[in-house]
Amino acid sequence: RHIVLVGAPLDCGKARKGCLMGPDAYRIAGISRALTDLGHEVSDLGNLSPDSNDIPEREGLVNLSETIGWTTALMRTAQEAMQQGLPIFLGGDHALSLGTVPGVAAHAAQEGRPQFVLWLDAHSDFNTLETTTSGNLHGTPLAYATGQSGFDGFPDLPAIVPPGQTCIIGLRSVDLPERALMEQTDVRGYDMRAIDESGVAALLMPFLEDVAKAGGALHVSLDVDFLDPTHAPAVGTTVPGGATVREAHLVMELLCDSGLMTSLDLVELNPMLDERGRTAHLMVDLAASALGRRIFDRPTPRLM
Ligand code: DIR
Ligand code: MN
Ligand code: MN
Ligand code: MN
Repeated sequence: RHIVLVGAPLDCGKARKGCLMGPDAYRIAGISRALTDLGHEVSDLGNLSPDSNDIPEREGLVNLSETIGWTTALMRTAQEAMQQGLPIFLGGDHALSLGTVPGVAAHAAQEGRPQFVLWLDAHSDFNTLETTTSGNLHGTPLAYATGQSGFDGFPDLPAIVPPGQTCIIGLRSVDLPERALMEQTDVRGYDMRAIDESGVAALLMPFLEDVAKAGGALHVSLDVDFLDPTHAPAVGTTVPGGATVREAHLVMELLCDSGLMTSLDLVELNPMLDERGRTAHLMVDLAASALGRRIFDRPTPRLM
């Protein structure tokens, strides 16, 4: 496959700085080499910058103007990158998905395919500008991309991802208002207890079957804090009790077997908090698993 790396050093989605070093940390951890070793062709578009705009800041919201500047830039770039191959968006914090998800969804709409989204995260990121109490816009992208109201000042969505076409796995920190909003939709949300009780494969496979049946495109958004902080310390919003290294790899391996993934976000890596690049390397290894790294071959599974 042709993989397109897109650096998105945005650091405006929350107060604690450091995610702007994420794209370079992934490069230094060898993401290109890991993917070319698997037989892929890799091109790197370098690092983007945000569009400028004259949107006024708003009380209670952190860096609204810059976040919207990144959103418009990423929506455009995501659509372009989808025409070239499979984009991997190297974050940057999770506010980048305000642009990548609508951008890839616009591409899918042009092709007449439904867009699905898999959200791997401790958080549901389902706040709106109205419900957020932190004001941190990295807590909002899934609400925006699924067309919830309460995003005054943000661009009109070029395509909406219906909530029923999204699946969140790894939840262990959900604010009450975002939970209330989420429960008004048919978003599939699985908490860590669901993983404990049934295993991550049993949660993921029915969703992948739906994607396959619909002939859909599948965007995967991997937040570092999906993982337990003992394995992935380099993130500002650690929550104990997260996915193990193997649970995360299994998700990626099943995604690879399915052949369904069409785009990927790697978000929230803060290299300032890392231990000798350990988290960056783990994220690179997970991307490699999603794109074909394996020990033994498996028979091609049948999804439908
Ligand atoms: C919290 C934390 N729900 C908020 N969110 C995220 O600020 O909206 N932390 N995404 O990583
Ligand atoms: Mn396409
Ligand atoms: Mn997130
Ligand atoms: Mn998170």
